[in-house]
Amino acid sequence: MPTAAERLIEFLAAQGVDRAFCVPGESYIALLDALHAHNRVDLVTCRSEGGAGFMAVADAKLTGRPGVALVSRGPGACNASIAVHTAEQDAVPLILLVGQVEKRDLRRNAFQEIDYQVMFRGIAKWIGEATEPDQVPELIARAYAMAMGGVPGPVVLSLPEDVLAMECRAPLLPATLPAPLPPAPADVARLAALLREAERPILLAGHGLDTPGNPADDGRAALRRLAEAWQLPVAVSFRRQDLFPNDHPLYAGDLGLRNPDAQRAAFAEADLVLALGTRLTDITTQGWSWPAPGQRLVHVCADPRFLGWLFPAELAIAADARATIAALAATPPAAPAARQGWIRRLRTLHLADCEVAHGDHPDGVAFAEVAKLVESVAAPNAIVTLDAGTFGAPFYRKLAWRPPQRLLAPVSGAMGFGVPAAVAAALRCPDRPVICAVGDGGALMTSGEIAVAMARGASVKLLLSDNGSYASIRIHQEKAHPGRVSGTTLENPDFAQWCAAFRLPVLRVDSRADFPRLAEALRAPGPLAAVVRTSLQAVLPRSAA
Ligand SMILES: Cc1ncc(C[n+]2csc(CCOP(=O)(O)OP(=O)(O)O)c2C)c(N)n1
Repeated sequence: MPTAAERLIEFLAAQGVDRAFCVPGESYIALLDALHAHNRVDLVTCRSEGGAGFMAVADAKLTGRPGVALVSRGPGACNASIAVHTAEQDAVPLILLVGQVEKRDLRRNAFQEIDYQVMFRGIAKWIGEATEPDQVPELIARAYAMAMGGVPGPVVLSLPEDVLAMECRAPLLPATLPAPLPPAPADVARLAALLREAERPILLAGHGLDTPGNPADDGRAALRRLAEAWQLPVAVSFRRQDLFPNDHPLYAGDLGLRNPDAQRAAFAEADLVLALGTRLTDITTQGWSWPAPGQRLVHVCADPRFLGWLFPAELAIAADARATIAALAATPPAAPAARQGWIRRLRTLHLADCEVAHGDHPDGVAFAEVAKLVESVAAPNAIVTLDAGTFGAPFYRKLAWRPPQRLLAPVSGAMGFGVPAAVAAALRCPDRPVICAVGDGGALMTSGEIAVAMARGASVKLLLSDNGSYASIRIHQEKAHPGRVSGTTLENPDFAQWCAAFRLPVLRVDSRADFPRLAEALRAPGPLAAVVRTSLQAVLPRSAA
């Protein structure tokens, strides 16, 4: 008779889950044992639960299947919580399996016990706990369905260590994944009529079109078909630049932090916003200000709980974004001639914001120039992962992303994501170049995970921006309290030596004269750590520089 742990792993393997990330714990020793003999699930041993969780999130972004992380109770779960939050904000399916205290100790504040129902209530889509081994097949099937269904997100399954080791008599359940919900025909007809009439429409594309694991029903291809057929300018929601070719005449830019005023003013003139597969959260809506009152909105989201919050929609459709595009395909597209001028106007406004200033700075190079260099050398199938920090800003606004290139960046803004994401990407896609940009702040949070890449021969190219500062925060500080630097200065190790200790070939980039060598090193196969002496002055407000 298999143990509950073996049943659980069998279920995941049956769904095509072929990799899980862990930091081991005595609280789930039976799960580790179930994986010992398993030839279909690759267990990646990580150096922190935050790193393991971020790797699982990144893996899910690339596969479209749930990322799986295994962590120990209490401290392990606390470390992993950052990935649960990121999966929720990024709409990524994540299954966090937490070893729990023995069932007789539950709710007795035992050693390292946490009640995960309470802990994760605000950030996980669903939280379960098995108190009997026979519940495990049911609970893991439910965890899978909850992570994948509607707007994907994180689930947490608490597994008492003794329950995991017990025999499980209940059979495996097949996974239930409902077909993507199509819109009602009457709504499709109304949507087509609105699209036909609109002179100044904007298609706002979000997470619902990020469907990497399904080539036959690829959200990016569907989005492009829709935009081209109906001549709709496309804007993407926060940090989803890789949904649509940014060099396409219909690409109007992203909705991100601090969109330029002229672009915001133009977006506010749209006579129809088709928000497709997005939750319309604060940054995408420019602080809840767009779509503005009076602008026509069609909001399509797979989960009706996200419809009608702050933005009354003329047409609110609780449906899958791809299914909506497929339904529209039966209607002959049309566009008023006046729309072409609008498309050109949005395009011009976007391009006006893509320029990067070139120039020398006494304290190093402007990282925006490094980002532009990445754009010029990145292969058509490159994967770029970003940590959170001001070094990342040009990657979002100044570069042109072209699918199948991928940009793995945390919508949650979590520092520490970049390096683990790059390691996960290099493991998942060994034949694609993987480049990671990270600041000196984020680097020392989770970059220990480079050891995982090293151990497995996975190739990551690291761009480490060393500006001696938590610069994003320093910028805010200079604006709010000029000249009063508090808590934002960093005393760094010698990053070149640090990277060399991980056996990464190191290149120091101290000035613009080093750019040709950097370009060459980025183009060459194999791992790399480029330690960039980044100018802080280049990003500080003028008064502080
Ligand atoms: C886990 C986490 N802690 C804190 C923050 C707040 N925060 C956002 S950016 C930033 C500074 C990033 O510094 P660094 O990595 O050096 O990049 P830089 O901004 O200097 O380019 C901080 C502290 C965060 N987003 N995530």
